[in-house]
Amino acid sequence: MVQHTATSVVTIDRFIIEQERQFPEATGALSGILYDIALAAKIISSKVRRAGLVDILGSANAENVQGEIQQKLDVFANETIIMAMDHTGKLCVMASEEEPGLIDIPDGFKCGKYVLLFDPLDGSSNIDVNVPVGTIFSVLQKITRGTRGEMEDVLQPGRRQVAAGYVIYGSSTMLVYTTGQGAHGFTLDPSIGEFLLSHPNIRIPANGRYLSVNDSYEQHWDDPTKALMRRYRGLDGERKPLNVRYVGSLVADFHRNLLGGGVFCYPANSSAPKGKLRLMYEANPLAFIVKEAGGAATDGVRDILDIQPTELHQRVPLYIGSKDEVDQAIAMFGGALSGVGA
Ligand code: FDP
Repeated sequence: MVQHTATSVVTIDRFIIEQERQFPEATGALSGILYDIALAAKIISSKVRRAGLVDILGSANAENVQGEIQQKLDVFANETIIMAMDHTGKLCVMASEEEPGLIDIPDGFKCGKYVLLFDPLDGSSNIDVNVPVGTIFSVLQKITRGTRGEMEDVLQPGRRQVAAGYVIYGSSTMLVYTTGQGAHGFTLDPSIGEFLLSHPNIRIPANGRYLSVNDSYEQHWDDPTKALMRRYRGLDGERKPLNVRYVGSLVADFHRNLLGGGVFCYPANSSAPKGKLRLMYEANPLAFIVKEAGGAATDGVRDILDIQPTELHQRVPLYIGSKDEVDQAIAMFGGALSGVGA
């Protein structure tokens, strides 16, 4: 943790500018995207904080593209991010976990060279019970020639991300992001409305303390998955057991393991052969962050960051966290990681 004095306080804006200065050729567009996301995060945070006070909880009676019931706060978060981002001239297209197709930049607004993918409010089934939820985002660079962004610009492997991050609306609101120069965390000081640098250069411990998995699916797991979970729990005598912690809100589980060490697993199972989590909105951005923090992420066979997406809402099994723990998953499934660890 950073100890601040009145003059040493580093706001997220100042930090972003200082990072940008290391790249004289930078146009400022990526920094602008990060500022705008931080602003959207503050708006969503203030709404989440009031969720128990105002009559906003409960279903908006709409099903999203994943067939899940949307909560009102999901809708609010989705709209807040779109409205904060679509007119800035920095993006050429967006995609959200809550929308079936691409989100075009409205006519009359300039298009820029970046693509934004986001999960506006992850873990939404926890909203009603006051458990932390989060926003996850991923930024790619446009690769097609036209002015507007196309599906090809969106369907790029995670290794091409130029920035990624998440916001956790927990006991405090924190924003963690990377642009490929380490993973840095900022805590929102609600009294001044600023994200302040609190966790510079986060490093995930190489071996973990925590195992996060929903083992109510055990009967649907295949044998290697069952064997891996027995290993993590120390039941096969091969290692010290990990401590089980499962919030069921990805950002909360990921964040705890990032700071304390551990592995989050959402394996494939016979009723969800590709797992549940989405490659573009969840696995890729968190894989970029964990890699910058010295950890790793795999689907068991491939490095998450190497997967070539084929569809917008693609799902992927996910093992993410401390390097040693992810290596155990890879060994169990016979996969390989490339370029692991920063
Ligand atoms: P939710 O359905 O509440 O939005 O990606 C969605 C997610 O939550 C993750 O945040 C969470 O890790 C996971 O689903 C929980 O799924 P299970 O209930 O199947 O464990």
